Amino acid sequence: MGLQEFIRTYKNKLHIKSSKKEEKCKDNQQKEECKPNSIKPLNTALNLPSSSISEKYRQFPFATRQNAITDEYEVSKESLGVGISGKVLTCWNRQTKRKCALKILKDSDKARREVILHKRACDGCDNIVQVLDIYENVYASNRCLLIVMECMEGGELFNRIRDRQDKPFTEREAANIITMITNAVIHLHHMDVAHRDLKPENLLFTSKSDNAVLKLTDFGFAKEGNNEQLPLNTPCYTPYYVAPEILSNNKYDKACDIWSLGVIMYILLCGYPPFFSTHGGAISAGMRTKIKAGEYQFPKAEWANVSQEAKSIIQQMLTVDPSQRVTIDWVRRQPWFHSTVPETPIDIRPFFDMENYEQMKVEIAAANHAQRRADDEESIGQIAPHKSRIAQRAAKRQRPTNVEGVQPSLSNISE
Ligand code: I85
Repeated sequence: MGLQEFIRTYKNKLHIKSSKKEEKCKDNQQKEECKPNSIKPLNTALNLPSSSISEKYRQFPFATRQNAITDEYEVSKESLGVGISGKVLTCWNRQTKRKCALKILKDSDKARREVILHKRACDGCDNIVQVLDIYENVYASNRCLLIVMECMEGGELFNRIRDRQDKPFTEREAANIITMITNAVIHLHHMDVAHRDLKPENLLFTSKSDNAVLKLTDFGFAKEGNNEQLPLNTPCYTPYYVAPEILSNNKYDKACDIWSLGVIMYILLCGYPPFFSTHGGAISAGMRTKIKAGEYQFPKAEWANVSQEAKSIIQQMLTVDPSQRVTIDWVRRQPWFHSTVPETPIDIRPFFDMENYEQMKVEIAAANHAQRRADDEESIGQIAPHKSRIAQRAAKRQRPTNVEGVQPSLSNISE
């Protein structure tokens, strides 16, 4: 199916109302139940092993609370969603009555890395969800880490754009949104941290109001780098098949965030993704080929009125070779972020098509997954290979598939 047909398909499906999705969410919320009265302080965990935590993470670099979270917060059964590492519930500070979000993680090296990086990252950045408190508790007989965050009552980025009916979405608004995401990424990259899971579901608005602030959350895949410079003579690799030794040095973790930012910017300016599957569902072979070749277009119908500046920023961010991809500092220097961006309306009708909408999420998640992959297989194997199903699957995948030891292709992605 060509682009024209793709667009025709989504235009035929405009009758699908966003409320359908909300009903589905509600159902999911009811299924996802937390029993707050089973949360216990850490001292009840004396017979629970903490030996699976490696030396590096044994001590938190900040104070954590070890009394039961229920002393200070009323924890609700209402689920705000489920991330890759744990579920998110609402809770209320008993004293201030402030509504907060609570993420519950099963204690592990990975969970500690998430907590430490999120806590460090939110300090001094208005575009990263603030961490208010961290508890070490026992929940359902497991040692758990509980992250109390400010509650982002405006919901996810794309839902907000999709749900607005009052006035048209414009290039200027898209620029404001990209600026807020860019602020978060600049802050992280300057701290030598890559987020590695930049996607619309992790970008949340503070409130439903017009001047709401967009913030980045979920540090479950975030990774600290070593600030190493790229070698000047880096050969041209295709990102999904790059040798593990190249990726394991973290050299391309930050480049992965730039790619995701490029995809998000493209979608914000036209309403559909740069690379799409010829049929719905998981990533197809055709789409894989297009991503690898950096094969996407700016079809005239939607892009004719979008500024040339915006298009060339996207082109630079969607450079296939990560060693040639622009940095976040380059992105932020572009005049588009500092000038008065035109108020050209953007046709956001593609957002109303559920299939298309889900496809966008799949695409971004798949690209992030592919670029993180080599690194994580290495570290998952080191944590608890005998316990984790993920590790067992990773170990299976690590058995050499060919002489070059190339990474598995995108078709194995199950996110
Ligand atoms: N508030 N990815 C999708 C949510 N406030 N949400 C996710 N990983 C996280 C959920 C699944 C993100 O780390 C997530 C994480 C943290 C949050 C989070 C943090 C702070 C919220 C997984 C809301 C919310 C609250 C009130 C109303 C609304 C949303 O999600 C809405 F507008 F939708 F009605």
